[in-house]
Amino acid sequence: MPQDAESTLHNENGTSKKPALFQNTSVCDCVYSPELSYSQLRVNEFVEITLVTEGNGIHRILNSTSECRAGDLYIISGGVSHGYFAKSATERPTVLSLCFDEKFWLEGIWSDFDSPHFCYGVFKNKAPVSYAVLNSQALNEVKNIYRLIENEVTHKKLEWEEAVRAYLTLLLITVGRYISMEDTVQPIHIHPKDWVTVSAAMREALERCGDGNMTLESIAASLYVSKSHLSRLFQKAVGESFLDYVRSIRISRACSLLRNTSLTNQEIVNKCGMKDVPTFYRTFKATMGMTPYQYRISNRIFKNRKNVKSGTEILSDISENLQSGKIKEVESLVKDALSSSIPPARILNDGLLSGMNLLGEKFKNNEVYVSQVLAAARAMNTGMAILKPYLAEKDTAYKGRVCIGTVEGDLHDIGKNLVKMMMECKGLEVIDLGTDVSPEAFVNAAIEKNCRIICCSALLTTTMDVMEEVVKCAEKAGIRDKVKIMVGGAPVTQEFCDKIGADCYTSDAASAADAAVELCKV
Ligand code: B1M
Repeated sequence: MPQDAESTLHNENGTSKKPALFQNTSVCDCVYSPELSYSQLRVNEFVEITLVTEGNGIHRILNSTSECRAGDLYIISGGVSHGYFAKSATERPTVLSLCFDEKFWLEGIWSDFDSPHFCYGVFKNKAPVSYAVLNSQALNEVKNIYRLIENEVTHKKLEWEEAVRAYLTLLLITVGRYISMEDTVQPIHIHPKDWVTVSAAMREALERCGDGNMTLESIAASLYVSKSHLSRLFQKAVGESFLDYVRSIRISRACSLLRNTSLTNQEIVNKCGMKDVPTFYRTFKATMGMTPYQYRISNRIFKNRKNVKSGTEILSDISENLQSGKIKEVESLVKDALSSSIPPARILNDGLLSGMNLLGEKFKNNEVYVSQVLAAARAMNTGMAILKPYLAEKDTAYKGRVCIGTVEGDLHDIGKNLVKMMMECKGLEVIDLGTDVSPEAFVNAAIEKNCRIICCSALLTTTMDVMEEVVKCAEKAGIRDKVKIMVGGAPVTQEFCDKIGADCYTSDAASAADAAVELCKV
């Protein structure tokens, strides 16, 4: 609702009545971007006539946007969310708006929603928005009537209300001449009263978007309509489901918080009514095409952050604490990294795995004891468990069942656990046979649990040959044509895989998971 030039009517004893007429000329300098538009849209309870008098811009009505330029005229029925924006910092429209309470200023069939003559028939076929392109002569004609109304409202001479009523009628009849059905912006045939319901639902959703318990049902109840009615109405009017709408306003709010504050992901989740951080992370990425962290970085990091570690510092702390086997510290640092919106894959690779590799070098050079490496392994597993929900893909349908283990004689299980985790994130059911798994145990598990793939991990040059035994054992058991055998681990190579007759080798856990999904399709 335009705030300036607001005309408030006063009744006889001087107390103010509901404002019934507003006039405003404004330069729209807020540059349009899809994510901020919802909160910028306004919802008038009254009919609004807006004339673009200068410049170019973007006009958004509910979910649809179109360009607007000088000479464009929009008449918008009460309750329809809309807004005018600049196209860029230099391309801005100037709009002249007039809002009026049709119940007060018009009478009879002209003020009746249900009448085809409502507002002198400017809303043809009950479309909520009417549109006309005015040539310069028509533009001047309409502007003149605006000025007459403005003059009456400003000076309020005797019987000014009668004069306004007359000019308003003249204005509506004049603009009605220029409106054609083909030009009507949104020819959606919804009863005008339903626009009010839809807009009220939008408003309430905006106000309550931080409330995680907000549902379509609760909004419908507060508007005294049924859930299914509101759901149908919303889809028809807005062009998207209520759930999608709520999701987009939450993401929009999150974007604003990421841009303008140093709040953590958890705090943003609380303020935006999201379910939890992993859901927020996935939804954000799917909607914005980037992680919250990448969004924050590319849209100005909060400038006044003091005593807050940078992403690189957090990752290097994870690596160091992992090498020292400090489980609690690793746990809290991984959480910090997630809160700082560092992508989970980066936390895994540049924090946890980087630490483990550095420790491996020290281990090789006898600079650390086995006990230290074991403690680091536990810290690694703890960190991985925290990351798991963030690495899971959205909507992972069941892809198949596999079994996995580290081969006989080998106790290294971090790589195997990582492969398992990635596979689960892709929708595979993984039966974990643990470490030191004999060829027979692999094959029996595959038969008993009906697995599509046997996955073998080995970290020692002395144990990798057990993989060949697994292949032979599967042949002996008569299941070789039914199961695929995948191999991996630091000393394993493609040549080795080919040599022993296994089906697939991959060098890392993520590609192992992708390959397993493909093999399950065969
Ligand atoms: Co040991 N260890 N370790 N160790 N250990 C290595 C492997 C070693 C390279 C260290 C070194 O000397 N530089 C060396 C092997 C040398 C060799 O054979 N060429 C070694 C040795 C010698 C030993 C002992 C013999 C030491 C001793 O007792 N003197 C002993 C053996 C015990 C046994 O298994 N019988 C031993 C013991 C241990 C600990 C128990 C202390 C501990 C393991 C704890 C645990 O796993 N729970 C340990 C550790 C931690 C390591 C290092 C430091 C780290 C291994 C690791 O977890 N890496 C390691 C040195 C190093 O690798 N830099 C070392 C991180 C992990 C994510 O990587 O498992 O390679 P990785 O997994 C990768 C890929 O290989 C792939 O995905 C992951 C990446 O995404 N991948 C697959 C793994 N499996 C896959 C399966 C697939 C596909 C991909 O398809 C099915």
